Amino acid sequence: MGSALSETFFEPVIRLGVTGLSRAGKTVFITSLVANLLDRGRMPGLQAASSGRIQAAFLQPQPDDTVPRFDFETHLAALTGTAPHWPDSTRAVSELRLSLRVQPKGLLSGLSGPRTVHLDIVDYPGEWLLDLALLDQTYDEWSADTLARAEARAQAKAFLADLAATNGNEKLAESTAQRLAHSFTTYLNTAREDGFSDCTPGRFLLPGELEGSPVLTFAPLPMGDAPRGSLRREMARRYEAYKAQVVKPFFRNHFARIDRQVVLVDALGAIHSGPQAVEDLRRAMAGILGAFRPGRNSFLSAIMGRRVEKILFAATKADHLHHTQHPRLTAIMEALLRDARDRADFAGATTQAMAIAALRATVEETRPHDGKDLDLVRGTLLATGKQAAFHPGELPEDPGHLLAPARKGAEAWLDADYEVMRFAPAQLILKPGEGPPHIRLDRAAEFLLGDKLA
Ligand SMILES: Nc1nc2c(ncn2[C@@H]2O[C@H](COP(=O)(O)OP(=O)(O)OP(=O)(O)O)[C@@H](O)[C@H]2O)c(=O)[nH]1
Ligand SMILES: [Mg+2]
Repeated sequence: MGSALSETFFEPVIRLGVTGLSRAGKTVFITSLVANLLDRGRMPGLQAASSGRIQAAFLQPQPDDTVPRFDFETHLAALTGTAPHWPDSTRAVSELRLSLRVQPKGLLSGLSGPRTVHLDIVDYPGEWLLDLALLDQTYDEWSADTLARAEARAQAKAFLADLAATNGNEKLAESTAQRLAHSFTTYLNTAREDGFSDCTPGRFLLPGELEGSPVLTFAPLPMGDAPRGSLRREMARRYEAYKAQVVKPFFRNHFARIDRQVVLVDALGAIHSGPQAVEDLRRAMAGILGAFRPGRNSFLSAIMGRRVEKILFAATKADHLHHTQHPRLTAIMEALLRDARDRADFAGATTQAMAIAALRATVEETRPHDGKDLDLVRGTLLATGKQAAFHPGELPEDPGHLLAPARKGAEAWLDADYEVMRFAPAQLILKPGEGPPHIRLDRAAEFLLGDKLA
């Protein structure tokens, strides 16, 4: 009782959710955020840090014993070692507790000594949030939706051919179920690699320990009869099992306890992939943000113990652009967010859009070109290890110039090409007290945590 009381009243806990679709930059974000909270020399935008009120920061054992620990030390060693490289892909939820000793400001400061604020960071795939939509859909509705999307995508060709050769009314043969589930999964993975965002059910991309289990061995089928013992009847049953045994427990055990949320978005990657990927990203973002208005879903509103107070919507990898283009990237994020916000009531949550780089891998450079100055970024190319300076293309000042053709179903950008280079992390020489270099990570932290550290 005593320790529970002191935790609630004197040692506030902030649960910060970090999500984004696969490869959005979650692992790099958390690693750099934690490193920059431990060594705060590059965090002038976080007031509690720049004013010196954060007296100490240290990692502690996390409160949840059954959730894997976020492997901070390994990821940091990858990014800042002598041969820096990007961390491996992570495939499940993980958690880390960072505790901060903070001197309160204002009235309380004279009266009380420093207090401890615990920051529990929870990393989970954005695909899992998209699964929320399944809870409102029957198997037939979900199938119709998923097949309509697949028909417009070249990546689904083989799966659709398999489907055409299958009769859902026939008696279930496990080998048929497995073959269909396999070709459906292959389609989802290929679509994801080619830049599409909405590739649900989320666990099909990230199966973890569920790989090969019946809850992941189903696929959409066109509407029809589902006699007892038939393939269609069993597919529908497994779909329901996926909802009850995979989707709901995630929302109950992890999502319902989050206070603050950052949604990371690889907007540049989608722009590079083309208008269809941008439109798909827009819809996926609306889906992800839909999870933050619990009113719309009765299951969710029943389990949400607290509400998410702040949501940061951040375009990652902004170090691919010269800073003169950052406001344009932010404007694109704002337009995507506005679109989702118009339809969602976030129940009082404060939202903000930003362009950030959790780990800055480039330096800026300006060179004359055709009688004009060209703004470039320079870095080490991941593929060759060679240094290169590079101009990614001009983002439009008006985000509508990207979002409107995307919405109208354009196949390619009319008047521009957007390149994305993959850079390796730069070799770093960090001074004592300095975390890894970043762009606006301090502003992101101020928005997400500043009020709790005041
Ligand atoms: N230049 C640059 N590249 C970044 C940055 N953050 C992430 N990246 C790139 O994006 C890739 C994915 O980053 P991760 O942090 O592993 O992304 P993730 O969301 O954890 O990915 P999964 O674990 O696969 O879901 C990295 O391998 C880098 O190539 C950044 O701040 N700057
Ligand atoms: Mg990761």
